[in-house]
Amino acid sequence: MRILVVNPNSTASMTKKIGECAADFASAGTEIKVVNPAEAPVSIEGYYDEAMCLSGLLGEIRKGEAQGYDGFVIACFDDTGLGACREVASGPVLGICEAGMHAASMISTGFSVVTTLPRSVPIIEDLALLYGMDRRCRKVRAADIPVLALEDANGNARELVRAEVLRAVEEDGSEAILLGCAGMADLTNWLTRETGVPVIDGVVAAVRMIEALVGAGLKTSKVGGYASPRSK
Ligand code: 5HY
Repeated sequence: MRILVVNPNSTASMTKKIGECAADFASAGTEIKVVNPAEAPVSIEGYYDEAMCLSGLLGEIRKGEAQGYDGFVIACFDDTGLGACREVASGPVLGICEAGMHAASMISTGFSVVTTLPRSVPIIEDLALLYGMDRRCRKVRAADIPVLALEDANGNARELVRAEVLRAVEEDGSEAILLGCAGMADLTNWLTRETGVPVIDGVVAAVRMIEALVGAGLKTSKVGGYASPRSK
């Protein structure tokens, strides 16, 4: 099968990182292609950036649909544009937040999310409510780092994420941690070792769930809310 992963921001180093993490876990026989729009915010931090990335994201999904991709992943923890992408695509479309929350809810009685900036916290809290995960998501935390700090190998972003993850385990009683930014994907194994609890990267969760959905012969339902856009 062929899965298209779209990083809706335009930071190529993050796209590369996402691709490496996705490829590490994809099954044999699954082709993963990871792209980002040329025209998009360099990072998505809040509602305005979400809105500004939509046309580029939808353009990539449309291209992937025309090229016959079996499933799609939106590699941004805001799950930005998810409903619109489902209208455009035939195959299943998952955002990394929704996929990650479901994965976390299946291996723990409660989990915390650790994201980047405080401004992303209410966005993710609303997604937990939307996905019916408000009882299982104990807290959404922010390490208080800009998204692009995760691309600076000489910075201390990973240490700040680690500290917030440890606080989540200690203070929230969370039994699993969900990383609230696609740019954290490469920290997963290290943080799992450091914390002693399962740390989940939504990119990997989404890729494996798309494999399951496509493998089960499932496509996005087109009889209602995700029907193709009406021509006008
Ligand atoms: C993401 N922003 O996954 C989101 C999450 C965040 O550019 N990629 C981004 O940190 O707000």
